[in-house]
Amino acid sequence: MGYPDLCHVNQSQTSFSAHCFAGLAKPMGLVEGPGGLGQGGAAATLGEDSRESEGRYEDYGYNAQLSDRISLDRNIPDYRPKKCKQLTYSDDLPQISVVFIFVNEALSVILRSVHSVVNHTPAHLLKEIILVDDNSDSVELKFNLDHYVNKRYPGLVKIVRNSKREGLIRARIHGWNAATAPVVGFFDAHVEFNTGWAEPILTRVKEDHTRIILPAIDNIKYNTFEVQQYANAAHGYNWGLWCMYIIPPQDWLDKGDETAPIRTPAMIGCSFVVDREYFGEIGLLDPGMEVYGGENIELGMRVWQCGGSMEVLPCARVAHIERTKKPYNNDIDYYAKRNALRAAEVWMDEFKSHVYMAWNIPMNNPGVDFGDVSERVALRKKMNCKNFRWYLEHVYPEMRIYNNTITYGEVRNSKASGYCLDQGSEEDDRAILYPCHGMSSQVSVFSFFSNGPIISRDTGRCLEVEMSKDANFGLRLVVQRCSGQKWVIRNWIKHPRH
Ligand SMILES: [Mn+2]
Repeated sequence: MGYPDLCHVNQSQTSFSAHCFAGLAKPMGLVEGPGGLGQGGAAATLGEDSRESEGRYEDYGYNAQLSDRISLDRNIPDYRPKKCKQLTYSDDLPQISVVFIFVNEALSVILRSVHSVVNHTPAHLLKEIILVDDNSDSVELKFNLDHYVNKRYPGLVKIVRNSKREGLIRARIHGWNAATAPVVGFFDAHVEFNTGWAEPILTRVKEDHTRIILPAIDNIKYNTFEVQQYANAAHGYNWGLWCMYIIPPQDWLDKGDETAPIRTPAMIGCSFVVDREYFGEIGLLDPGMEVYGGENIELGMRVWQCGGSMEVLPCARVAHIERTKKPYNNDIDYYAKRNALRAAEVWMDEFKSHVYMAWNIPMNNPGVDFGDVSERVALRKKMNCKNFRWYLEHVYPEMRIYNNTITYGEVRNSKASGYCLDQGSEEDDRAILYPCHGMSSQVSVFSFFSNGPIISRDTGRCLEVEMSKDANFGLRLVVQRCSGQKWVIRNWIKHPRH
């Protein structure tokens, strides 16, 4: 491939002249250098004439065709809080290995992640980039990717190829195995880095190697590649162990310092940085988990319970594409549930019942084979970790605890035993009756005694069933004078009393 000699770039150089590498990118249909579509993080669109590949859009969960036209070197807005730009850092920071894992992503999106980290990290701090290919199907991610990174960043990029699809969790562990710098960052391969992202992170890890650091996340829109700023947030989760952004803790808000680290109970998971040896000591990610989902929450519980911490750094920012579709298209709900049960069994003590409740499964005989957790339980014991109640009180006090749940399960009426209380249509959100099916909408947490009436505290009237020709199934839910109808909960779990 024509790539003239005058373009000798050594690794300590982070800027370069764009024309030098046009010979490498262009034959692959890629664009390098400054300017062009999407520059500065602006929304981009393709012309009317180029709508031929809607198919690729569906494949990747973002507009891959548009991505191909946006420079791998585009700049994005500096969304750091103003005060961050005045901070200075030691010259003596540890180096980082940056791990990107991917399966079936657009080549241009992976390479933009790579370019972006090279362009926005001081060269002396970036020891290496490790690309973990979790057994992608696409041909361009084999030869083209190898060829490109070896020519473009000789000696800087390692590629690890999984011979079978391992899932995100074990793919990251493979990346960790290949890493040699004292600090390792794990990222999805559809991200772009903000100026100055690395220095504050490496400073916090150097001060205390038991801190797991999360860059603050901004959003790259999947359809236009516009980069949008997200508000400062911590990363929490619900009892199903699904992650979500939550408001930062009150003491952080009270402090009024936007550069301060935000304590976080867990992580969304698309990017985190950790001391390499410490990560090994605390057990990496749970290799018994499959695909993805739950591992991000489990790490949060584990690091806090075992004496470390996790925090979001608003001065360190990474923009990330929220894909409309993920490439692991096997039954993600099943794996998320299975992984959640592993985390619950190992880390959550008596609160594990909340996870079973959230997934609407009985604790005895849940019908989900979550595998062997004995090694993870032994790890917890070996590290002498604190209990989950401590974690809830000190790290995640916002989490709602269901203290007075007597039981949960389906609710059936004594006059129409084949029918259960269920959720009505989304528009009016009213309770209805529906043939019992045992699925989530019918399984509820109630604080009334089973085998009794449901009585309104305000009016003393009862929720009962009435025959009605016009209603679905000939039955209607009514609130009326109590006539002695009883409701029975099929008892799925006795919640432990605290
Ligand atoms: Mn992602």
